[in-house]
Amino acid sequence: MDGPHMADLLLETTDLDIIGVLRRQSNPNTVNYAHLIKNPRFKIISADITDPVSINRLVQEHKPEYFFNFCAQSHVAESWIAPVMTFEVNAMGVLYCLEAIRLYCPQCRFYSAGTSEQFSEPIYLPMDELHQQSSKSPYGSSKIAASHLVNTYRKSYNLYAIHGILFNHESERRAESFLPRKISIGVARISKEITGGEVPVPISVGNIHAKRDWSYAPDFCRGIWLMMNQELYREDLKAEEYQQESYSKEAICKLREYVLASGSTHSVKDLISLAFSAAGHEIAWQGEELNEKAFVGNNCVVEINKEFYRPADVIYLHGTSEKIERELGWKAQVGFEELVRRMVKHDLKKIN
Ligand code: F7E
Repeated sequence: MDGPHMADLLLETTDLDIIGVLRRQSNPNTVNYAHLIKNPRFKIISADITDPVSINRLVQEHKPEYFFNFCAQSHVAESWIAPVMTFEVNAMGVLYCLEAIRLYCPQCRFYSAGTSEQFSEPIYLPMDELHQQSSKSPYGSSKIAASHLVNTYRKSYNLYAIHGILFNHESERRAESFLPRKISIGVARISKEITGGEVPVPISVGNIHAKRDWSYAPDFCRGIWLMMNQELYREDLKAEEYQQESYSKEAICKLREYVLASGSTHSVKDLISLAFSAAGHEIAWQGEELNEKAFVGNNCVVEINKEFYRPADVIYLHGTSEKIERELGWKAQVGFEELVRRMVKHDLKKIN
């Protein structure tokens, strides 16, 4: 989701050429980047984040100005099922990228995709850049490891390497395995079933009481681009020093990592109610815990299924982007209600 949104932004607002990196797949899923393929400034090449030979070759051959690492095993629930692969991709993968940049292209600016899953226990709210890191999942642990690696490499080798902390972000391109898209697709289907006079098949979900801070992914791509273009020049730094191949320690000390968040928090239950409402259905919740259900009239449209519970879930996320707003002038354009409305509208259009 984030890679194609970032490519769209850069193709629209810069004259950079974009290389999209994919690992080989027999049946590649091109849905999120099909619209880019004919653009002469965009090309796809093959590499695998878990294979340092391929990452070294990528950096050595292309000497990129910017390297955005949006590659991840990003599904939190899946990280209990495949913890080793999750760690290999999310932590070791970042290490391979950092090593390749250090060796072959030290002036390349590297972005590592950090996450609010690094803030699993709220110490204070809203969570900001100084919030204590802790994890409740192999996914969160792998991202904390990545964050330490990025910081270590930045400080040891003066690399422009940052690990932004991004709270949940979604779009019409999100995969259905994540809650908001599962809901927007489910709502569109149920809407069609109800309109067609069928008895709808309910959407099965897990923990509806978790709270998340949801934003629109293209807004966050603009924030990442600002993080990647921080003005490092200081009055006391000579221009040559600023221009030199790798960065000076003084310049790198000025680099900041930022939180991107909406500044508001909503429960999964709120999101579900809002999504149905965006499709013109008001839902009523009944029952408790595993027996809690949502109805449209007499039709059950949402039910709880233990299968979607995780061994541990981050219960409350609420971040603030006050720092990037103040220091880099970032501002979100799409709020929570509009995000849900857009996703539902998109899926209603797709299904009808
Ligand atoms: O779950 C609950 C689930 O899978 C949101 C990733 O992008 O954001 C994302 O991680 C909440 C959780 O996202 C279902 O237990 C209930 O409390 O959409 P999600 P996530 O786990 O918050 C962070 C910032 C990342 O970095 C991640 O890469 O919804 N939930 N029922 C459910 N979640 C799913 N997926 N499916 C359900 O049926």
